[in-house]
Amino acid sequence: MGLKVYGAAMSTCTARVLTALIEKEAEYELVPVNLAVGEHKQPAYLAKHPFGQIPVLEDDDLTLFESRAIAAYVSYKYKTQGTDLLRIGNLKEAGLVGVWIEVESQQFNPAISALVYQLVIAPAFGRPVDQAIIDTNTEKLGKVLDVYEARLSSNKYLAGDFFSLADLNHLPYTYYLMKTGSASLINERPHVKAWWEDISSRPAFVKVSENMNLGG
Ligand code: GS8
Repeated sequence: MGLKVYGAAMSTCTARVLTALIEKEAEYELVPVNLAVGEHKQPAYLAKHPFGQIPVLEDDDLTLFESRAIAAYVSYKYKTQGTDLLRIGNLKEAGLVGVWIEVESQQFNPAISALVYQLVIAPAFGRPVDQAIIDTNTEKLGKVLDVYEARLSSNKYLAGDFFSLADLNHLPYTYYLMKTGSASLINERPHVKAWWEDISSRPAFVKVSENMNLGG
């Protein structure tokens, strides 16, 4: 049986998993979960994901949730094919990939996900927008991106001179941010901008982003 991803093509966390699968040249099937009708909160789905979120990966009798963990699993499972996303054979490089995977998750994601919610998701669903949250997270994300700017001035990618899962994990939220006025956070930092243009033009993400239509 092949891999099954339960999710929605427009969702950032699903897009992260799909991008990793395509980079790894893995076969998969996307099983749509209808968030609008609350399918993710029904018992059948909660049996796969106890927190009732997307995505979930099923690989035979193994069920995984948390998009970054799924992307790492896929990178290990297909270590001999596709892009080497974790630098498994090089301890030093693998250590640095681990660091920048954590930076994305702990520093970058909290700020950018709050911004994308306010700037893209809330308006798309007619929910209220909170300017104070936009301001706080613009400042937070700017500080994180100052660190990225310095890092990327001496390394082509975050973990070194190779594309890795650390870079890939940034793609979906940044894609939506770039459709807003806050794209300037990326564009006004030349090394961050060059990095973004490079990673977002990889064929795997170009394919996935064709179905990311949140906010029109
Ligand atoms: C977050 C999953 C998540 O927020 C991960 O998989 O990386 N840390 C987790 N999923 C959202 C869609 S964002 O693409 C979701 O399922 N939202 C619906 C809900 O929480 O009810």
